[in-house]
Amino acid sequence: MKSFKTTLFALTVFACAATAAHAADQMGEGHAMPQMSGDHAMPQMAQPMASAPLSEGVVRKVNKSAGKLTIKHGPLLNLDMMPMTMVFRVKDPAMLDQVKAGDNIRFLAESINGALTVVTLEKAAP
Ligand SMILES: [Cu+2]
Repeated sequence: MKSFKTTLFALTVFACAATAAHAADQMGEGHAMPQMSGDHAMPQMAQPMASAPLSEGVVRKVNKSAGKLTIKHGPLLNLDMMPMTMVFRVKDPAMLDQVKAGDNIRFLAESINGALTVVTLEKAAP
């Protein structure tokens, strides 16, 4: 029995390595050219991601008897999944009452005991 949980998501941090200006200017004799290239303006990338990045999707079908949602979803970063339409379980059956087919949603899915399960669900603005 395999149970793997990928709650980790890659947080890419770009470390800007400042390159030392290399001023090697040697041109013959008696020809010294002063070089000033020390002003490196670096764009700041200080945009922390939300701790639980929700994915976007559209509800295709609500199956209350089976406790499942069919969602056409965008990329699921935490599950490393491409956009597709697929069936999810829901963590809380009450989620099935919150949405209906055609609703735009934002959600978070996790692999629980091998079954992809919606653990967070909220309606998105249409
Ligand atoms: Cu999928």
